[in-house]
Amino acid sequence: MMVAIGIVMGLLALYVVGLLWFTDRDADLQFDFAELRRTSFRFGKDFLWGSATSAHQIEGNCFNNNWFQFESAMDEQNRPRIPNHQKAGAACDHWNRYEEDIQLMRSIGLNAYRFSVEWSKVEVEEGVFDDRALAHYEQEVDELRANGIEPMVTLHHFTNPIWFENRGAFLQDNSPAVFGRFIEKIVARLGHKVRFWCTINEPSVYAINGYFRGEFPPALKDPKKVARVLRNLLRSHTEAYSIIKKFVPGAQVGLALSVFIFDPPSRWNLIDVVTAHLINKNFNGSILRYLVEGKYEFSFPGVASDSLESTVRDSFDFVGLNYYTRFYERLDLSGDDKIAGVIKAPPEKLTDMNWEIYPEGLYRALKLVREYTSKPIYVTENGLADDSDTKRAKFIEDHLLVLNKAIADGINVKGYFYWSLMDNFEWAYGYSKRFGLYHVDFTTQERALRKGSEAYLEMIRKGRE
Ligand code: IFM
Repeated sequence: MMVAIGIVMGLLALYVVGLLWFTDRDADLQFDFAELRRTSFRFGKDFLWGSATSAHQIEGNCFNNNWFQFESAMDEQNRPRIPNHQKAGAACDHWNRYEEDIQLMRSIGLNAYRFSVEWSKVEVEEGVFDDRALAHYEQEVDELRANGIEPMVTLHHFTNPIWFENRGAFLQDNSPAVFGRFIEKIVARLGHKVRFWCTINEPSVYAINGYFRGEFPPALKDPKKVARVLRNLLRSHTEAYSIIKKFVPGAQVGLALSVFIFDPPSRWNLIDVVTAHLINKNFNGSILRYLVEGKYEFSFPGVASDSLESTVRDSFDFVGLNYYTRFYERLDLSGDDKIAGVIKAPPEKLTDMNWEIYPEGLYRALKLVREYTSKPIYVTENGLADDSDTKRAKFIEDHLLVLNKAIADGINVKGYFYWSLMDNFEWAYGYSKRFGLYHVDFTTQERALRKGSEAYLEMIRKGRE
């Protein structure tokens, strides 16, 4: 009897220690927003107030990349990949309207713009570069500068040229060298005009959605490939970092890291707690560790593991942080993904993506980055899909109040880019999700500033006082 009691007590103690060890101390963080409103603004004169976009989502005519193929294809059940078989197509026709769009940025007081260059338009076939595309991006950069807007260029934002996709894209170990050749061309052309560079956008989202969840091309479901792709994306980042710094030593180079907060649906369930911890570690912390120490470890016991050690450490000048929401994830051995999301927030706190509006998560994400580095952080994306425009104003205000609090608490944040300048093609969701500061009528291409976006203008105004 005593032995049995001893065993039970021991197991209980282990359980409690496990909970204490794996639980994120900040999971209960809650701010008093009335108090945050009273805190004076600390953004500073040089703060970058921007918006962000990506080429495939807004430019139009991206017909030479893997997304075009994906949008045109059917899935295994002969259903279109994108609802209503939508295709990015002409998108916002930004390629032809960039001058007008830059005026839209200027008219609302932005002093920065993050956008991506479309690899498939620049390197149309392997080793064949289109000088007109390079000239186009140079003109866009000139136009931004002429309007007092600091460009931040993303080199890879989810899309690959078809020729690169066909040979395995970032599954291939020579992908960093192939990507590097494109970077050399871009930097030779734009390097003297662009100070801020994001090498890769959201490596973990690209890897998981394309190689595990099947929502992005090539629509695979193989966790081992996720690990391999992530590894090669990180190697590609380092390659890009070295090339840019060689051409332009003063450039500021980072990657855009997507930090979703992962919490357990039940804080008393050790399996939930450990699952959330592992997801956080593999998809958030490990990428930061790689940037700082050059060491990457991907490990989901029994599912997939991979590691990478680079000779290059400290391969970044800033961290680009994309923050949107928190997910509650738990282990679910019955489902295909083995991990299942649980929605706990009430409808009034959900965006059109069904993502919880959770401004405290921005603080937690910033703190996570700060655990690894004190180098500057730029919030390279933050925003919401809200077609009714009933939640946008509060979302923007609350997130910027939290950002201000983080700065007041000593976190080195130098800029904020709202996602997105205008409604655009939201990948697997097509045109149904509207994130824009500007509403876009896709038949006339008319842009109209949303009422809710005025909160951004107001925060920028106060931030500059
Ligand atoms: O639209 C995307 C963007 O391309 C990458 N970050 C998240 C956004 C909203 O889902």
